[in-house]
Amino acid sequence: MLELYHADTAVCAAKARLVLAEKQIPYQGHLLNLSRGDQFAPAYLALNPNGVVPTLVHDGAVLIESTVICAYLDEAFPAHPLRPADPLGRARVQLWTKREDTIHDTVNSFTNLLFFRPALLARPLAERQARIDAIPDPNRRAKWWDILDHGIEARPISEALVRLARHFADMEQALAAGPWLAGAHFSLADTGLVSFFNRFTLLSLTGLWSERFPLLTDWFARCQARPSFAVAIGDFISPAVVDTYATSSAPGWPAVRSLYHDLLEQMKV
Ligand SMILES: N[C@@H](CCC(=O)N[C@@H](CS)C(=O)NCC(=O)O)C(=O)O
Repeated sequence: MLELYHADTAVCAAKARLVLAEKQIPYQGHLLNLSRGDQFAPAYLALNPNGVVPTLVHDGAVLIESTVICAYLDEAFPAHPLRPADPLGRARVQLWTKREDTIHDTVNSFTNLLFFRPALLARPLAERQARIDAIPDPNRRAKWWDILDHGIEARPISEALVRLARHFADMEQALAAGPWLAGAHFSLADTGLVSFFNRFTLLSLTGLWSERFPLLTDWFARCQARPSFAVAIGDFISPAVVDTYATSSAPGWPAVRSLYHDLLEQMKV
């Protein structure tokens, strides 16, 4: 039996759902409510000590970390493979998925800046304090305060943009050979990024790639057109959630755009 502990809009959980959908693997889902703090319940922490989603349980064996889960699914369920058979092809896919693990942090920084920050700033200081104090990891707490206090000028934001600019430029170059990131076939290299691009879209950030990287723009449209996108991502995000993200994030785009362009110029991308 295959069980996935996940959450509807959580990007890492959507990453695992996308692989399950592509490979047409049936599973039993357990939806957590992250705002309510389900991820910190002792029974869940016994499965995933990091208190995050996703967690996969396969015949009683527990797996954490979305990249590990996706590779495991591809290994354990050989039908509809998402990696080439040859060692070099697999290494190329792994190079992408390894880098993609660092992109999650940039998604998190922008979700904090453009989605959580506007709502939290409208709340009393004591409530803000309580919300951030509930985060167990001191480094994550510090990052939250930095973004809350300094907004677009917070260090994690410019760091995220530099990392994204480099990543997007490298994707654009890989896609010139394409048609997929790791070559001829849609693979874990692609699945690992689709939900991140969807979150950036919810956050009114499509200009990060659409204004500069045409092959990347086309790649994301092709990913969205695959049946797996609706099954694993679209169907979990209601129109009301899409509206909430848009209302909260759209006013932030001009400042992000301006900083991004400054950084691109400095980086000569
Ligand atoms: N490196 C982990 C990251 C997992 C992660 O951070 N998940 C987020 C959702 S995308 C989460 O569960 N957050 C809950 C929280 O921060 O309290 C993975 O790839 O599985």
